[in-house]
Amino acid sequence: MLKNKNIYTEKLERLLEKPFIIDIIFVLGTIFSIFTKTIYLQYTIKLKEPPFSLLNYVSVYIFLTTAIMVLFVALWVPKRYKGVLLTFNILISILLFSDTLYGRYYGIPLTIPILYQVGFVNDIAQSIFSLLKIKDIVFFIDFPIIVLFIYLTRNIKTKKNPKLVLIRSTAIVLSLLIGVSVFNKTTERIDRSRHVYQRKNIAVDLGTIYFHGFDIYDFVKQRIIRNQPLTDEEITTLKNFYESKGNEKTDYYGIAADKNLIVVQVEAMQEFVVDFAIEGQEVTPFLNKLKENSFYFNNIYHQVAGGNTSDAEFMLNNSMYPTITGAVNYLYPTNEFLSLGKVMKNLGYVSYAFHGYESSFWNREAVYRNYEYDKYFSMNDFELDEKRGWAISDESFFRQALDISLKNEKFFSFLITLSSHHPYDAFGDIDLYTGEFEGTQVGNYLKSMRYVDTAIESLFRELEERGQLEDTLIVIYGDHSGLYQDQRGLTEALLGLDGSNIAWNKIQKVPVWIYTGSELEGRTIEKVGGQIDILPTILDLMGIDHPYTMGRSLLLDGPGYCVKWDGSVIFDDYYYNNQERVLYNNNNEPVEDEKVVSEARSKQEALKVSDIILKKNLLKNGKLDEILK
Ligand code: GP9
Ligand code: MN
Repeated sequence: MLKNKNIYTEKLERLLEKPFIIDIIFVLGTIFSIFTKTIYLQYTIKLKEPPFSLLNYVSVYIFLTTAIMVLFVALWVPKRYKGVLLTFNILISILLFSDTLYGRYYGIPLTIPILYQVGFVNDIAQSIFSLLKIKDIVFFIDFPIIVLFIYLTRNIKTKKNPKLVLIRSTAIVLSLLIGVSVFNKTTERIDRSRHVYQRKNIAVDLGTIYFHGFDIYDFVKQRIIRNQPLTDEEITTLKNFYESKGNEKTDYYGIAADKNLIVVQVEAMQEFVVDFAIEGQEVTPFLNKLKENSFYFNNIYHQVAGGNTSDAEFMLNNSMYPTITGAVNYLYPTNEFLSLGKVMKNLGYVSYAFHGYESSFWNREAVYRNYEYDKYFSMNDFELDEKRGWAISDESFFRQALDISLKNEKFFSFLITLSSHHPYDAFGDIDLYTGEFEGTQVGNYLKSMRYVDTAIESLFRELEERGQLEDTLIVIYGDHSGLYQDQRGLTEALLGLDGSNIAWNKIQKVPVWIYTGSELEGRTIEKVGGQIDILPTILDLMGIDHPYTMGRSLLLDGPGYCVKWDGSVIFDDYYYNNQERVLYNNNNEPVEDEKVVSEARSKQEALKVSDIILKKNLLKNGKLDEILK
């Protein structure tokens, strides 16, 4: 018996002494360990829904990314690789374990921008026991076995010679090449546009290991750009812009000082719905009437770019231009900003942002922390007592947000609505007959706008009932257009447009109301502006100065203008289309006027200014002030 055992042990030892056997066991073991933990993570934080299966693309991607990562480490550390791989595995496991705790609540693995926000550790720490599950032991259960393996094989000496080292390296490099090519080829099928607005989808489609890799790559890339010094040309651009910006005050400066502030950003509300009637019925009866005692701006063009809704939020908070490539919320979530939330907080207000959808969508969780709001309330924080469209109905959303806000003496609440989100199919019960547009997206869109109108009316009613209406400055505006190219024909029919691009471009406007109290005699202000001007207008009314806003108060006298993300510039009397390089007059006819075109060109500089500030994080540590001195 004993003899037999010795024979087997000897055989095993001889096998293990063969070149690479231990290496292969160890490397494969590490890959298997991380792979298993990642698969567990995908299910436990619901990036993947049950039933459990390994037969899907994401399992393959997780395997490939894990293998590539482990082989890469092994390639660089030929000696002592066991210790290094074990340490590496422990670190990855700690990361995946933290992802689990964070993801169970926020639905997404951790990201560097989130790690930047100290506050999140507190949040997690408070609810750590409710988030922890016994099954999470999977992240650490294999370590004793690995340690034992290292211990038992410590004395087994394999032959070493330079040829073997070369073979080892070649094998790893070849495996890496194959791994990377298979990964690239097989992931071609993925629709990456889903990743632009919700980075969680990167983890859903490609697995959490890749998600982290992408996050790190993105972060490092921004850091490299940030650390390159400013060129003289950039400095001149910044100086010219701020020197010519001016600092005049309007007659309304400070009329709403000390009031509470509610800003409502309405999903997909386009300007044309205001005062529009279909089959003899007003689409937005309440908001039409609201113009009678508020400022109403009817020529404000939306300026959103790669971040759509989140860009509108960014402009409201910072009065800077969004970026063309990607969403600011994802590109610069850790930059320093002087957001409206922070400004109000510094003045003794409690600043809250509310939105009834997933907290990670558009990276809002990280961004609102970075903006220094007291809290960002998302889907998790609302009671889903009434659903409409994607999630909670605007009406219930307003009610709950108001309950929370009114607990504070002085508050600023930023309410981002959701119900009227594309494709507008949650409004079958709304009492608005749209005639020949019944059953079309355009007809449904009008119904959604009627719903929003009713919901906003309820917000006003509630404020009045609670005796708060007159003490609150209320700003309402649309985030971006609601009807896109695919609905162009029908929309043109609805509005009687002539089918030209210029006519179409001119309806890409959002309505803006500012209610300062019932005593104001309503004023409709026709001058052209952009969403970037909303913040300066609010600050103007509240009597607050802000050094960095790039827009201007819409209440200032003098001509208006708006720069779109593509460099098109709209003036009160002209529209310069930067893509066509054509200037149109207000009769939508192409005209030639060098002076206006060169004016447009100089206005485009603002886009560069914003870009430089964002790329170099210039609002941090007074860097911009230093440059402008
Ligand atoms: C989701 C909502 C929608 O949270 O803000 O964003 P959008 O698709 O309109 O950019
Ligand atoms: Mn939107």
